[in-house]
Amino acid sequence: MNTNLRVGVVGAGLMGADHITRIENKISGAHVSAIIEPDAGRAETAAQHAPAAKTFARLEDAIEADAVDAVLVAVPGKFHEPVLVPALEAGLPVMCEKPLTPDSESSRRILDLEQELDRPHIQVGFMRRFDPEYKALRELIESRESGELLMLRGVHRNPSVPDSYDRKMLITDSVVHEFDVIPWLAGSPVVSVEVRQPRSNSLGREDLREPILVIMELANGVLVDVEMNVSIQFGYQVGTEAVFEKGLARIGQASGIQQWREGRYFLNEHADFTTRFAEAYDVQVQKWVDAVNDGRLVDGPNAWDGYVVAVSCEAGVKALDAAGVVPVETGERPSFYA
Ligand code: ISE
Repeated sequence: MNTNLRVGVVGAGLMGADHITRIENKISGAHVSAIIEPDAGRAETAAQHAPAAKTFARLEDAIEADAVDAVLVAVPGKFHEPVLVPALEAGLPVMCEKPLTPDSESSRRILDLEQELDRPHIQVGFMRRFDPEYKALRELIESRESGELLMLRGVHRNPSVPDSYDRKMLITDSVVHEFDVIPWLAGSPVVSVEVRQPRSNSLGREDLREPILVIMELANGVLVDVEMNVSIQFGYQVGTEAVFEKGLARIGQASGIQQWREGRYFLNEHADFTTRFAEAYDVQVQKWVDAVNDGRLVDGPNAWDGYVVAVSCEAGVKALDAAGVVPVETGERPSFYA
């Protein structure tokens, strides 16, 4: 078993830099051997946290130099396919930040290429599956202790978003997580999606016209609503309430130190996803490294799951600006991804 996996991190932006320090400081059995980043200044800054890492402008160059055993992809989704292709062609295991690719057609191409290998090589970074609270909720749903699950009510609130964030990204960059985690929680796929438009936040960007209310129906009849909000200002909040036949369950509530001060009682809320999901990211990357080191290669959502989410997002984007319910049709999971 390999105990010092050489990981090449592609992209040294917010998530890439976060993963570089994670692998260097928290993960056992791996180190960052290469940083693949065309922006030399950014690569330089990231390399300060990974002393053994060489820097490259392209993944192909790192592969050519035999500098990596595995690849962690953390560039924006539209650049995933050009990185996944050489990685798969070189037979390298990959941890790919969400989304797999931005649309179902390119995701399909990745599935076709991956199926030329002996087994799945790509794990997709849907980190919520590794969050302890999501895991506990899934176990509760599976146990039926509170009876059957009837509904899931979700909130996904960001304080703000960067200028590069456009309206479609409400679905492809944000609700993309719910499209993965909801079927995983409920044990049933999404069959349709509808988007309703409440009054817009006049303090947010006009072109985003948000918040939005996303309604999903699952094959088992469970209905799901998600408030997607990217200008809530006060902090970052991702919460879910599950409604069962005999009770309720809630995850994602503010926790930690309780304070009473100046006539107020309060808990601190997260400022962004890097702290809210810090533990989930750590567990996700450790499990991936362990799986690569012992030859399983994937321990979490795979490329098929990524493809299903790409199909769901396409339906979600369609529903954004069209009235009514849009079906989600993915076809059968190939036995390769069983
Ligand atoms: C961001 O890209 C993420 O992946 C976060 O988890 C999500 O909450 C946020 O809305 C996205 O912009």
